[in-house]
Amino acid sequence: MRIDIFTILPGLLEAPLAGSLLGKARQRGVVDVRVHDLRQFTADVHRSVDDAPFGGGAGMVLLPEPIFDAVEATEPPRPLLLLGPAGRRFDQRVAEELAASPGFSLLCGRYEGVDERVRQHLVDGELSVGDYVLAGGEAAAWAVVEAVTRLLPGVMGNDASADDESFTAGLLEYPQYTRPATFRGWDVPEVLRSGDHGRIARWRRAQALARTLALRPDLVDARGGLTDDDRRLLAEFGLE
Ligand code: JCQ
Repeated sequence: MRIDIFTILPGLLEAPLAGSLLGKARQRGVVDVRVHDLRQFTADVHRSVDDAPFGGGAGMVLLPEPIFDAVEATEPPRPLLLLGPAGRRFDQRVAEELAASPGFSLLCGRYEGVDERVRQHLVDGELSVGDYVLAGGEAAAWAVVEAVTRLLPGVMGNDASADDESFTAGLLEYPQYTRPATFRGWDVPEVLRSGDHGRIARWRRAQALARTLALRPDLVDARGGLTDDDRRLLAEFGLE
């Protein structure tokens, strides 16, 4: 998979890349992540990447020329997606769609804005990581890159068990514990130390269901509500 990222702050993406398992996967040639510095595609002596808005007002707007030049010189994988609050909400489904593709590209916008001609004539779509405004799209780009690449075989240390994934897909995580078995008088649930793997699996699914019902009922609705099996499972552990 190839992912190209266009930004005026390449260090904000190179740093996490260097310090992550994704960076190692990149070195091994498992993923091809390329960060492009828009300033390298400026022609003027000041290396300008932005200018004041026509019509007046505060802030600076990203110039179209360096962005068009960078993208046209690179011919990055499409779709080219602009990161900004106006975009389609990025969620696990979008992450899975992108992970199933041969590649895509990200353009990091700035809160003051991006020249509208970039939106109209260069990018293929817009992605939002949430309803808040960042100073720039770089943190959002990192969220997208990390959520997508962790789904690729060979990127994370251990490939997340497909069984466990399908088992609790669309639910919040079940509670996890590690040593010690008693910490400050708080015990790890007995079931997890029972060695009964069938019961452990049912307990985990029941916990994931109960937690999702309590904290994110919208996610349960999105799965079509509780099944009879789900209700039996919750009842088995007194979680109705
Ligand atoms: C991304 N959720 C928020 C801010 C405008 C493209 O135009 C803009 C880009 C930004 C930076 O990205 C975000 C963001 N997902 O703020 C304003």
